[in-house]
Formats: sequence, C-alpha cells, structure tokens
Amino acid sequence: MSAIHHRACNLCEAMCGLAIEHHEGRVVAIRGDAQDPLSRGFLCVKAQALQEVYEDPDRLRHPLRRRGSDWEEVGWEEALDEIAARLLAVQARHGRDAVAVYMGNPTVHDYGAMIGGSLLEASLGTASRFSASSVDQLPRMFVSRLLYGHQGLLPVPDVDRTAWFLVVGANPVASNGSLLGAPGISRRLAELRRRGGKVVVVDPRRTETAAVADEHRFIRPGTDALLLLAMLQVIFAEGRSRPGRLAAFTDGLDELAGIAARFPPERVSAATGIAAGEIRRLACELAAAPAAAPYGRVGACTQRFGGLTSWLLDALAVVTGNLDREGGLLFARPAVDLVALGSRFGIGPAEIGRHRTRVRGLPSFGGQLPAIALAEEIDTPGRGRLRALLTIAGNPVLSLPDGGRLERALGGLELMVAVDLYRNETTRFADFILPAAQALEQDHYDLALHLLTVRNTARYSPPLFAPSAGVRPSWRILAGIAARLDRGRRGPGRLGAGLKWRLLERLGPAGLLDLGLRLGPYGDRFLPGSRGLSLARLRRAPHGLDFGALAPRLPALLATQRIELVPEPLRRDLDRLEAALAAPLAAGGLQLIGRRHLRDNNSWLHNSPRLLSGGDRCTLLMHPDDAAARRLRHGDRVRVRSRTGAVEVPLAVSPGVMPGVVSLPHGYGHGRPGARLRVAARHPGASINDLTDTELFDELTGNAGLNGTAVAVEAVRAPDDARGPEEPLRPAGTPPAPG
Ligand SMILES: Nc1nc2c(c(=O)[nH]1)N[C@H]1C(S)=C(S)[C@@H](COP(=O)(O)OP(=O)(O)OC[C@H]3O[C@@H](n4cnc5c(=O)[nH]c(N)nc54)[C@H](O)[C@@H]3O)O[C@H]1N2
Ligand SMILES: Nc1nc2c(c(=O)[nH]1)N[C@H]1C(S)=C(S)[C@@H](COP(=O)(O)OP(=O)(O)OC[C@H]3O[C@@H](n4cnc5c(=O)[nH]c(N)nc54)[C@H](O)[C@@H]3O)O[C@H]1N2
Ligand code: SF4
Ligand SMILES: [Mo]
Repeated sequence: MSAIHHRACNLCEAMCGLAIEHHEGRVVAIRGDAQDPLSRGFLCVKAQALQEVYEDPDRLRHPLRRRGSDWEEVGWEEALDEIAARLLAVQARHGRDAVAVYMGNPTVHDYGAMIGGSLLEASLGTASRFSASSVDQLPRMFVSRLLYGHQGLLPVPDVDRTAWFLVVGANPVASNGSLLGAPGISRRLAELRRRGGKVVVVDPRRTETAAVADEHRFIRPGTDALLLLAMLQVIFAEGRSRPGRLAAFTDGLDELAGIAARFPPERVSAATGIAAGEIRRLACELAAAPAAAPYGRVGACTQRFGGLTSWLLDALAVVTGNLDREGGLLFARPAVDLVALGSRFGIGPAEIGRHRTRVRGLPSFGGQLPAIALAEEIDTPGRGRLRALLTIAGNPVLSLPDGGRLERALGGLELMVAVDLYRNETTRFADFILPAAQALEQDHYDLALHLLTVRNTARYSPPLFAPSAGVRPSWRILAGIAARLDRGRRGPGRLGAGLKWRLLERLGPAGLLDLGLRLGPYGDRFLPGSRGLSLARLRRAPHGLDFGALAPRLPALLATQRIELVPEPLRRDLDRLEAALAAPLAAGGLQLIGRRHLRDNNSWLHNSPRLLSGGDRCTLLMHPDDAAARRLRHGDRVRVRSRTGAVEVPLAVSPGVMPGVVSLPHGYGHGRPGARLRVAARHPGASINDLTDTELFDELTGNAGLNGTAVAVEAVRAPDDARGPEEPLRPAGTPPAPG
C-alpha cells in the first residue's frame, strides 16, 4: 500500500502544494494538492524533478576532498574539522575579509540553509559576503528600503483582483512568478481577462506571457525608466494624478511631477522604440483603470537602470492611488514576519554603502557586496585580495556575468568549499564539496517567499525521507562549520561558544521557526490557551493554513508612517539616465538579453531527463530582418561575440524578438571537464554568461546588467573559409540604435 505525503514544492517561488504518493522509500507519483489554499491543485512539470534529483545517480552522497586533479571520499567530521582549520588559517594570514561567501538562489528555498548560512557568515566575521540577489532583485529591495524604510517591504501585484496588469520585464507564464507568489498564473491571468481586465506586457521579446496578454509592446533593453517617466509625465500633465488617501502620508509628489515633466513621450519614443501616441494611451488607460498593478521583475532589475525602473513602477502605483489598494499593489502579512522580527532583534533596515569593494569601490547593501565584483576581487593582486571562497547552493560560473573570468579566477584560490548537490561547473573547482540533503530529505517552510504571495497562507512540510547515508541537511553542515570556527577562535576550554551552539543545536531550524510563527501576526504569543499559530498547529494542517486575502496596511506598516517618493539617491541617478539618453546612438549593433523556459531552473535541473526532453532550447533568437542583414538562416550555427567572450549556438529566426535584440537562455554551458552531470553533458548548450559583462551594471545599486550586452553575430564557417574583418564592438552598455 502506498501512502501520500503532502509538501510544498521548493523549486520556484510559487510554492505549489504537492501530494506525493510513495511506497517503501520510493516516490510513485507527484500530483498537485487540491486542498492547498494558495495553489489549489496546480503544479508544473518541474515538480517531477523533485523525484529525479532525489534519485539522480550523479547526486553527491559523500563529502569529497580534492586530491590533485582527482577526488576522494572523506568522513564528515574530518572534512568539517579540516575546513574550519584551513579557513581560520587563511583568516589569520590574510585577515577576516579574505574569506568570501557566495549564497546561491536555492538557499532562499531552504530555511535551514538561510539560517545556517547567516550563522556561518557571522562566525566568519567577513565583510566579503555575496549572493545571487545582486544578479537579481537587489534594485527592487534597494527601492523598498528608500521608499518604505525597509528592504523587505515588497509590494505584491494583486493579480486576482486587478483590472490592469502591467508586466515590465517579467515572464510569469514561464517562470511561475517571481516576487509574486501566484501559482497557476496562467489561469489567474485568464480569469483577470474574463473579468474584463487587461494584461499589458512590455518586453523586448514576445514572451509566453505576452502571448496570453491583451497587448504587448517591444521595448529597447534598458530603456524602461524612460517609458515609465513618460507615462508619469502624461498622467501629471493631463491632471490624472489621483493618489487619494496616499497623499496624506506621501512626500515628494510635486517633486516627482517636476521630474516627469522633463520626459514627455516624444523625448523618449526613439530610445524606447515605442511610439509617443502609444505611451500616451497606455498612461491614460492605466490611470483610468479602477485598479492597476504595475509590476517588474528580472528584466526590470538586471539592467543598467534597475533601480530607477523599480522605483518608477512603484511611483506609477502611488500617483494613481494603486499602492496599498485592492487590485493594485499590496503588502502581504506573512505568518513569520521577517521585517517585524528583524526590528525586534536588531536587524533593521539595510545599510547602503557601508562597505566598498576593494577594486572598483562598489557599494554594499544590507551587508552584501555586489556579485559582479567577485571575480575581480579574487584575481586582482594586492592587499585585501580574496583567498578563500565558500559557495552555498550556488553555481556562479554559469550565473554571474563574465563567468569565464570567474572560472579562471577560482583556480587561484587557496581554499574553496562548496555545499551543493552536485559536482558542477562551479563546484568542480572546490577543495571540498559537502553534499547537502535534497528537498525530500529535509523539512521545509518558505521563510522568505511568504512575504510575496497574493494570499496570506502558511505551510510546513516535514521530511518525506530520512537523509541518505552520507548527506546532511544544509543547516547541520553550515552550523557545523560555524561552531568549529567559534571554537577554534576562542581556543579549547572556553565555555561561551559551546553553550550558544548547544542551544542552537537543540532548537534547530524548526525550533527557530516555531519561535517566529508564535511571535508572528497570527501567533499564540506563548499565551496558554491561545488558539494562535505555532509550529505544532501548522503541523496539524498538512495542506497549509489560509489567513485570507491581502489587505491595505499603510501607513501603519511604515516605521516613519510616511512614503518618501523621491529619495535623494534615485533623484541623483536621473543624471545618468539623461546622459544615456543624450549619448550618440550607434547603428547596427545587437543587444543580447536572456530568457527562461518553463522546463529550466536556472542552471541546475539539466540533469533531469524528463525536463530535458524536447528540442535544443539553447538557441539564439534573432529577428528575421537582422538575420537577413547578416545572411543568416534559421538553424545556422552562429558565433556570438561580446567584449568578454564568444560562444557558438544554433540560430532560431523569429519575429518574436525585437529587431536589434537577440536572446539566449541562461544556465547552459555544461559538459565542462571535472563536472559530473552526465545527462546535462549530453545537452551542453553554451553559457550566456560567457558573453555578459561586469562593466554593464546599475551604478546606483551595484546590480548586474545581465540584459543589454552589446554583441555581434556571424555564421560559423569552415576554418579555411575567407572571413571579412570583424565588426567593431561598442563598449558594454552603449545606448542602442533607435528602432
Ligand atoms: N544571463 C543571466 N544570468 C542570470 C540570470 C539571467 O536571467 N540571465 N538570472 C540570475 C538569477 S535571477 C539568479 S537567482 C541566479 C542564480 O544563480 P545561482 O544561485 O548561482 O545558480 P543556480 O543555477 O540557481 O544554481 C544553484 C546551485 O545550487 C545547487 N542546489 C540546488 N538545490 C540545492 C540544495 O537544496 N542545497 C544545496 N546546498 N545546493 C543546492 C545546484 O546544484 C546549483 O549548483 O542566476 C542569475 N544569472
Ligand atoms: N521555469 C523557470 N522558472 C523560474 C526560473 C527558471 O530558470 N526557470 N528561475 C527562477 C528565478 S531565480 C527567478 S529570479 C524568476 C524570474 O522570473 P521572471 O523575471 O518572470 O523571468 P524572466 O524569464 O527572467 O523574465 C524576464 C523578462 O525580461 C525581459 N527583458 C530583458 N531585458 C529587458 C529590459 O531591458 N526591459 C524589459 N522590459 N524587459 C526585459 C526578458 O525578455 C524576459 O522576458 O524565475 C524563477 N522561476
Ligand atoms: S510552479 Fe514552481 S513550485 Fe509549482 S510545481 Fe512548478 S516548480 Fe514547483
Ligand atoms: Mo532569481
């Protein structure tokens, strides 16, 4: 007889409820949990990868230690002892900051890793902290910090009740939503349109989301801030500004009107590629809608003006009264309220620029440095150079811009330690790889992602299986290193450190979660007889608990009770935007952007045979006009060149990408020597991040500019073929030719 285990999928931000049928330690089937209050039975094909990764023969099941160019299995205690001793030795020689930590995306989907990672960073005492946030949503958090006083106050588009959904640089139909917990987004968008609402997509590519929208506009990469300023200009100039109740607690409305006045649609039309009349109409429609939700994601953030774009999307919502309104943007009320808890425990608003990177002086945010600086901080000689690196659930060789430079730099480290499931493109450089337990072998709670859902819900999942022999939950690995560092520093015989770790060991992540739930907005606050929330109560609800729809929370949620609509750093950054607008436009160049496919998950699900079925997805999309101008045909093998590197991929000619823009997915580039991903190696593709450039970035926030890289494309010819002179490349980020 098989049994059913209920849990939340932790592969993406949708957190779908799953019903996993299992028998004698094996998964039989994975289905959607119809009783989950958020996902209501929805799941996507990627959920099947939970089984495939669990069973994957390539998944690491023993700690590995490098021996020359080979690896040997090593016991856990020996590995952790040696790692701690070597980390302490590096810090003793070169200073604490010589050890860097990089936390990758899956840490956010593993609360034990989140907590353990923070403890480890604290024990290391290093300022050299990096994560995938600065190749992702950093600008969004930066703007929330400035406007609302806290980086964790992230407004969620109320897709279930909105009448006008503006999607700028996001593709939720493929990504299943990001900073937007809305499982089954396609059905939600269909319902929106059935209610008479409208979906408008602004994207240089006609995406899967654009295909189900009412309207799609191509936009030149990196020019969204100009479009949004022009929309604001129209709204102010035509007297359509209606902030309503927000006006009473918003500073800077007049100043914003003054700024927007400088950017009428006619001024930005050529740069954005959108006709002035269309910009005007979009602005008027948005302002007239009974409720509108302006939303931006990876395309809005990972570009030269990620901060300005994120800001102006919120500004549009404020000016039209759509912030903190049903059907507009709302703040969730998560069961573990990290923002409130943070203030209680002294982790308040993020600092901005307290630290600077050594080589380029890039600013920190919330104790983290921009990931675009990682490679140069390793390979640039001099005092303060990084000598050791710990990666936790990250694959920066494939995920950071100019991954090639990082790849070359990693070999020069004195010590590298990876906590991961696989020996992959990054972890193959490590001296130790510590295998973390896989999702089904751990308990799960979405500590961060419940801040971002369209309904307030909570769900706890116990482990389905005990960890396989040889792997450990991330929490235990990270806390194990941290405790050894503390012990090593204080010397043997000191009691203090031991006590702290014994207490933490006792509580474990689940104990800390219980604390967070009980102190949270629905918590029992430890009152006897209270019917409030605790972990015990959540455990008794295997499908999760529903706390209802999102509701307005301002101004009470704001520490200052006020919105600062035009913070100084953003106002100043407009000079950079003006300069870009005024720069001479080069003709004929191509700008490279990324893309995501439903069956990919960044770089790390390509060893799943089921997800890899279907044709080669790692193709370069190019508009027919650009292909004709280069005499290229669909299916040709092409070489794509940028300032930093070159890759060869098949060409896919399609009118679905804007003229002047080409697109490659990220997360490919497998089959490198030393990696052990045998399925992925048969479908290697090429890495877009061998082309992207750390010189293209958002100077305001330090976030990577993954989109908009200047590239040239030519056919791959036989070596004896005559080849003309190479097209000169514009420096990264030079404004594009008008469309
Ligand atoms: N050009 C371009 N580059 C991009 C992007 C883009 O759009 N374009 N997107 C960016 C974005 S949004 C992100 S978030 C980053 C992601 O960047 P990263 O987080 O650096 O990369 P991932 O591909 O998510 O790799 C995750 C790693 O974690 C491991 N892993 C998976 N599950 C677990 C687990 O449970 N425990 C442990 N310990 N390890 C695990 C995997 O094996 C893999 O090595 O990439 C960024 N890079
Ligand atoms: N299937 C799948 N799901 C995923 C992931 C995955 O790899 N695969 N990754 C997960 C992660 S880590 C994240 S962060 C989310 C990301 O979630 P999304 O942001 O929804 O996903 P993307 O496909 O990166 O969408 C970015 C869009 O921005 C567009 N774009 C690029 N440059 C510009 C620009 O300058 N302006 C505008 N307006 N648009 C631009 C791109 O064409 C693309 O359509 O997805 C998560 N979910
Ligand atoms: S949408 Fe995301 S959370 Fe839901 S099943 Fe797919 S991968 Fe898992
Ligand atoms: Mo991401």
